[in-house]
Amino acid sequence: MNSGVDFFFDSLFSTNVWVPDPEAVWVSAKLLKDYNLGDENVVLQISDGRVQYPVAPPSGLPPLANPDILEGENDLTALSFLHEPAVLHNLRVRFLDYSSIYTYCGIVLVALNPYDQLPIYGEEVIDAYSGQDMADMEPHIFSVAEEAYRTMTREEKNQSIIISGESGAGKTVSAKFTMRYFAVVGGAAQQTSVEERVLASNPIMESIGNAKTTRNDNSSRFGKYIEIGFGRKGDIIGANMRTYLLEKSRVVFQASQERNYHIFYQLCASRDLPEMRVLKLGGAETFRYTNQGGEDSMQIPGTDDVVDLERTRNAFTILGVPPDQQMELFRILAAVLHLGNVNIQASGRGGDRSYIDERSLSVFSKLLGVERTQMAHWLCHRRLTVGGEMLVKPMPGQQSLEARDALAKHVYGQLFTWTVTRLNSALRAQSEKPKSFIGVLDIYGFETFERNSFEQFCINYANEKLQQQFNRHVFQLEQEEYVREELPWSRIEFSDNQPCIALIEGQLGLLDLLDEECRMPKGSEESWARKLYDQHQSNNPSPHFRKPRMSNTAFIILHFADMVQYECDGFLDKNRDTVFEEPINILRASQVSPLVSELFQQKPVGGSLSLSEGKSSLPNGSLRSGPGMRAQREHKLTVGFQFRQSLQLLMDTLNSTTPHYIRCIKPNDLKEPFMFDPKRAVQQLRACGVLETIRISAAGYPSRWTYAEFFSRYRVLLRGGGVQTQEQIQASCQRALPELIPDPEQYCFGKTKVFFRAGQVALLERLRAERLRAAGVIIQSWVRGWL
Ligand code: AOV
Ligand code: MG
Repeated sequence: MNSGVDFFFDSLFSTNVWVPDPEAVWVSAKLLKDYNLGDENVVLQISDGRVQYPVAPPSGLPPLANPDILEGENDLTALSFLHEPAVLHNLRVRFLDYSSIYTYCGIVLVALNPYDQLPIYGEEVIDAYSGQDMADMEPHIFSVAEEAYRTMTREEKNQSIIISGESGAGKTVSAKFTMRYFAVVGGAAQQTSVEERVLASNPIMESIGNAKTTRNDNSSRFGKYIEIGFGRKGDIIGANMRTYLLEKSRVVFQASQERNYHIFYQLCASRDLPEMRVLKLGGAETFRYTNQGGEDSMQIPGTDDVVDLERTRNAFTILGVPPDQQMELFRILAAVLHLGNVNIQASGRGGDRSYIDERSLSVFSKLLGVERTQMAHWLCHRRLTVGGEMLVKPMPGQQSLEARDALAKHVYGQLFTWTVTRLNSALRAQSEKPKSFIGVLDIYGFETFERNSFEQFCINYANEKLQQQFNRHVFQLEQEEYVREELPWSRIEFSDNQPCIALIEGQLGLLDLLDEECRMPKGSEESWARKLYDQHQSNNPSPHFRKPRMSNTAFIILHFADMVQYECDGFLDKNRDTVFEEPINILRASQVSPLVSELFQQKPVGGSLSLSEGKSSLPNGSLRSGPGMRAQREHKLTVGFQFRQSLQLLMDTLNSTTPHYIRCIKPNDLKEPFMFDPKRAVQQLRACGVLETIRISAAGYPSRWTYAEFFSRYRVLLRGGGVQTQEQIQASCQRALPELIPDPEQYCFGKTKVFFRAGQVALLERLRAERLRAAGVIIQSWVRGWL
């Protein structure tokens, strides 16, 4: 018998395929035909020798392996078979066999964290990438940076480099390499210090905004979008950064094996330096605010806090913060540590009052130049207005402790904000207005811990928004444009995370209900949780929401990256972020430190004060929402509300630029050099839609011009003088392209635009440059002859 199926298998005999495996995710196997089992069966021989009898063909045929020649391919769109096992295999081979951590997945650069120092970031490598086409070079973070830089200069349009990936995947490291690339290629001919200042902002921001978590020894606990402004000649002339929601709770609390912000440990470690003695610091183990993670985790392997403080101080100096002002900052930071050691105990009948231990408070007050007795008083009392009358009421011990911690967080938050503003003014363009900018986005990555609270909720929400921006750019807008332009196109499906975002930020979503609960005088976490279950589990069930079986004060969100359980405890306070006014008034009256009084010039209001700094974008716009504006806001501006707004603003900015995406992948959880855990890798690849991205990139047209734009740029390559009307321009383009690009598969004519596959614009640019050069030679000889 020679059925069609039989013939089909004859042709596949001995073909390599991929079969699912619980450990390796996918293993390679050979298709063998087994006549003993009847005509319609195939046998698989797995690479380790095992034999499997799989499902009936042909629908159950496992994914076919790519020919060997494509192994290690540096752009995955080139693979013949585009499926998950092929992508995973290629990334692994490149990573393990060639130590190649970068691979193009269509328009996205995938970066695997090597956890190892690689010799691929030197200045000579930057020089090699500078001025080169992306298609001609090995995939590298520098080729993406170069692409952004060239597109900016060519199209005079703002660009963004959007770096995503889970916590510890390598975003901050990647962001720093791109910034360094721009500093080198955008370095002015005459030596200026702008580039140096832009780079110096990194160690400062890391020391006050990064900390050790169980996922990453140098985890960013704030989001950052830095816009690097370029002048007419393509050189860096300034920069501006915006920051997003700093995790302030870390200042007063750290989970086991975690640390507070690096700067505290840097100061404690440097306490014996003569100029640091005034800070009266002890080792980090002696402060409540730095020792909660446990002594073993206080030292980060491979780092030296003393050396790091030196680096932080140098960076401040480069940015024009003089040593005496640096010392003022350090005094405030040391004061925060001493404040944490102020013991407040319950006293009085029924513990309704607080007793304060004065020792640490004295140091705190001295460092900040404030009245100790007043401070002591206002840490244990609060002012209330009852029926229009002002009352002063003692606070119970627990409340006093909370007030102390709230004050510490507030001081740190203000200091962080102040630093960002200060750096921004040092980075502001002086001589001319930037012509365009390249923004580099480095936020906190998706994270899940044993216990997840408001901070993880906000961080994961931000990542959810970023994933949506990516989806919308890559899939939705792209495909809508193809349809609008009437290109022949079959739709590629992708998983849209809008329902999950709506659950968080939509009407009656988690944030709405949280704000509502915060406004209630008797609002509580239990009641908020109940409302969440009612709304999102019963009334209008969301596929992304679940109530855990064992708890009435927790909820589960099914995020794009993973499922996370959040504990409601603390959400209300963190969202309100109130701090009592009286202790702040005392700080504002500081006698010794102009910086301290400057930090607290404005009255505290509800809501975090360190949400989004340097609001405007370069090159135009005012610098930031001034403190005056904030003071006018009412108490109802909760942290969640402001965070939602600042994220929306970020999305608007990103959408107004040409994006370049870098996806960082964490290949193992042990921080082991060049170790590839296929389960972890595949989980991240699935979550961020890399496979779909490769598909759309392989089938789609990443570059496009309107006919008029194309005509004006490539006029030298087109024939036909006197072309003027839209129709004539279009016809001229349509006539010329087949001669310029022989393969008709590489471009496509739409209704108003002409579309190109990857690499074609580079080809056209080369042709244009050659033609211009040739024309230049002719003109030159003509001019010489005439002379
Ligand atoms: P993240 O920014 O993505 O996490 P980092 O950029 O801080 O992660 O990277 C974590 C660690 O991985 C770094 O401290 C390096 O040790 C190592 N690493 C990352 N990329 C490279 C590279 N290209 N070469 C060598 N080592 C690298 V978080 O901020 O936690 O989301 O909030
Ligand atoms: Mg980071």
